[in-house]
Amino acid sequence: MHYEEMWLKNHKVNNNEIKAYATAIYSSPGNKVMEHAVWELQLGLEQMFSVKVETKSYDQWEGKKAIILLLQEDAGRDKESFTIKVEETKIIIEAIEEVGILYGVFHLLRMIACDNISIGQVVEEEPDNPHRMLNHWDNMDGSIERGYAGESFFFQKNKVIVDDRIREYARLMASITINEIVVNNVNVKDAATYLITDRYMEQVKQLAEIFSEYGIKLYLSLNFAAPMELGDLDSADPLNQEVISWWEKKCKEVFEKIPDFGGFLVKADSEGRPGPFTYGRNHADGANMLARAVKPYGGMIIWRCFVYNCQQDWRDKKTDRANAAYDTYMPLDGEFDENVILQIKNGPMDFQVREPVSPLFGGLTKTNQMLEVQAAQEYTGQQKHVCYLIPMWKEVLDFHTHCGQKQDTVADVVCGIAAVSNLGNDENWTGHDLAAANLYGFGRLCYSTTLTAEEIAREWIRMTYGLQGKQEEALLYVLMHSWEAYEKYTSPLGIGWMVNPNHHFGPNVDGYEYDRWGTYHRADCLGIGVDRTTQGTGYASRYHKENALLYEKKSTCPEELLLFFHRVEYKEQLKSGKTLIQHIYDTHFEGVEMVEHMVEVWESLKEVIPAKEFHRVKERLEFQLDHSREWRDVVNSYFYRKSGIPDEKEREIY
Ligand code: GCV
Repeated sequence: MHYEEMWLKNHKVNNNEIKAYATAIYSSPGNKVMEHAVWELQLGLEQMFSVKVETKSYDQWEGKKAIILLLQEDAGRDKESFTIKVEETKIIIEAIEEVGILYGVFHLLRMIACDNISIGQVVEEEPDNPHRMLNHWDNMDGSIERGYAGESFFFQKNKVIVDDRIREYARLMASITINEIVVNNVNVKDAATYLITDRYMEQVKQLAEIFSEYGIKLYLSLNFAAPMELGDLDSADPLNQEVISWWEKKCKEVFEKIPDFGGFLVKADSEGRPGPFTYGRNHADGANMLARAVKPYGGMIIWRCFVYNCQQDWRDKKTDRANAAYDTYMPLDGEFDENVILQIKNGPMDFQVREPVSPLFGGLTKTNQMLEVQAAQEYTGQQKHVCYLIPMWKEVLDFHTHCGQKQDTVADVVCGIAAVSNLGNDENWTGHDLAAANLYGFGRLCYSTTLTAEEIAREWIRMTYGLQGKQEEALLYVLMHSWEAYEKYTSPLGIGWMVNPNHHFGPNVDGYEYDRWGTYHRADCLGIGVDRTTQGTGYASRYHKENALLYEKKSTCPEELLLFFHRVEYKEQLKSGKTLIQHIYDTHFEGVEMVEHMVEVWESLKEVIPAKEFHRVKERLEFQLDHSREWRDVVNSYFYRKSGIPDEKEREIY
């Protein structure tokens, strides 16, 4: 099957000054990663400047203008960092390991593509996060849980696929500095449990070998009950010696077979998956048992904190899903081994369009933490709507936890970021062409958390479509306003969950209100919102004092989160001076108007975007426009009929 190059298109560039260096590449000897670095640079320069570029070894360089890739010794330096110097006689990329050179090459190509390069420039880059991870929720039968871009390119019909597309994928991921990839779904069942056995190990090893040529470690999600499902044991109790020995033996087997293996990702005691709770053990017992089994091989255990009671009774107003992860993990702070990282979703619920930042960030002070975001647009339009998520992730990263350290933002306290992948085997990889900006931005942000959402969007636009000037601005407008638009025409002020249960697409205001899998907004004829203050579920007090105080009171609570923390009557006035009900009506009309404008803006790019790509996006934007109208009408008429309060502007509400 044909697949596209995403942002690695190497559009033609008009820059004679830099073209003058594109004669030859001289490089230090190195491994496969270095070979790829040289190849990428050669390809990039040849395509951008329409020239032939020779490749030679560094000791053959005689001082003529060229590009040099040089491994140097510097014990103090991060192995994934690099320096690019644009000098009169050479452009030189230096790093201490080949992977640094590879990242440097992609960076240099980006600088050229974005016209962000000049003689005398020195760029020094080092990763803000050592763990830059993608989580695929791919199943062995080829389906993808919450996948919106076709089927899996790793698995089909219970077989592991090793083909050219995997190589292309690894190359794309390396270009955005992803260095760890979990290939299978966190819900590990049936055949997937056998990925750590001889049935699949040879193919998993081949995948891992391809990944490691691009500086990427392969991880697997595991089934906590594997000793029972694969072995002869009748328990998976993490403190049982037989279970411990079973895992030790298993990990030895896996790491000996796959030397570059990274470790395991674990979803335990969550949504029906097995875990330590069955045996009266806590999650530190479970995680540490596995961590000790992988430790001799330098392995890591990434332990997810997505634990909650998914069958909360609607009559029970004290239990709050938002509290669950915090209440489970805070008492265990400091009890996890050093090779365990807790992977925490950005918010306390589940990837809604707006949530507060999880109070576990910075709440935990003695435990390795990693942020989990969802590039797959499960609740944000399922890659049929455009929703550029980088502004949301930036807000999360920049959030001050007030944990008592001088550097106290989420970006400061985490050692990594994982994204649930939005990829599949569609020709364009992400279903919606514009969804690729989320993946691209994710990688860029992991490595450099201080980049802005706009800088990232501009890079992606240049690299993907080669647009500049007015056209770049036009597409930038679409991306930069898409999250805001989506938020406006869907659920208001942080309350979330107004989607159809199970598949999570399309409006259904009471969908989860009356579902067994209850997550409640508690709307009635007077108002809506959940009281999460000390008078209510107490969630607000899970934060450090500064944030807790802010959220506790309606007057100081950030308005976009008002209904997450407070119950508000429709007639109450917001800071804008509008009543809540009028705010709901207005934002829903505005959201649709924004999409109408986005459709027009895209139309203006017809001549400059290749026809096939143009039409693919146009079709989705038109669908989005219709669907946003449906959202507006369903939500507005719901609140009109609940409240009986008409729209001040007398617009049509059914
Ligand atoms: C992989 C949500 C999703 C599930 C997902 C789960 C998780 O509940 O709807 O599909 O399961 O999150 O993150 O584990």
